Amino acid sequence: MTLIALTRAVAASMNQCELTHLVRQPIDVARAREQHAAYERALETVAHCRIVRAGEAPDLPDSVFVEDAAFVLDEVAIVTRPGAASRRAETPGVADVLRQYRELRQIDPPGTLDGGDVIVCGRRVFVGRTSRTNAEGIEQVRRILKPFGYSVSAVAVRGCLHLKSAATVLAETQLLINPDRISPDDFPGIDFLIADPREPDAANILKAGDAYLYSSAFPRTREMLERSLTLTILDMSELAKAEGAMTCCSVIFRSA
Ligand code: CIR
Repeated sequence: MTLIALTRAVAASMNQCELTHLVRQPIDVARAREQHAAYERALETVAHCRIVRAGEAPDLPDSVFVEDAAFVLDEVAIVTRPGAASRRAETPGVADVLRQYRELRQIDPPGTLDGGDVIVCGRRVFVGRTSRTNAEGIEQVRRILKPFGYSVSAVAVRGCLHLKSAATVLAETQLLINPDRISPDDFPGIDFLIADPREPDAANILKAGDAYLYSSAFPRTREMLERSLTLTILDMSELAKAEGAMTCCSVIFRSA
């Protein structure tokens, strides 16, 4: 079994990215590229992933954030229909890669879905209802995944862009969460570690195989996590100015 990490280069146009909760600050694209290269290196050397890059898309400012364009289960890959119209042209390039590994399904209009709203815990899939993901998108995910034995639950998300700005997977039945942004009751049977309340964006961690990639921006939550986990710490500060977090820059999946 090989673990694949699908990534995509930082676009030259990244300064035109979508922003919802952040004030625009100039992004140093060269520095963002260095940070992205370090991220890919960590996925290769620490998480033992094989990096597979989607074709570069210089005119699609948010294309580095591949997580939103698709999500992949062992049985099938779902190509999304991103909620931001400016991001819809990102999906064909990602689909081109994924069709080499999985049967593809897609979200059709009027459904919208960003992969950043999808959390998979074993056979349970939680999908955030956000400004990017609508009820029709969630219903389509439910219909697509039912034959494969997955249950799909819609969960409310407050005050942030995506579900994964509020909760991410630590283990099959454990999430790192910011409880100000989601209701723990929406995740029955799941245990939680709580991000430090002084670090509202700290609930985003990337589990890849046995490795955990985590941002240097959240020292308090990091200290709490390091009591039980070994973390690989990365500086993602330029990517964060585009409202991107650690999970956003890859789609990780198993391949034979
Ligand atoms: C956007 O607003 O769509 C991008 N600037 C950031 C996307 C971050 N993706 C993610 O959290 N999954």
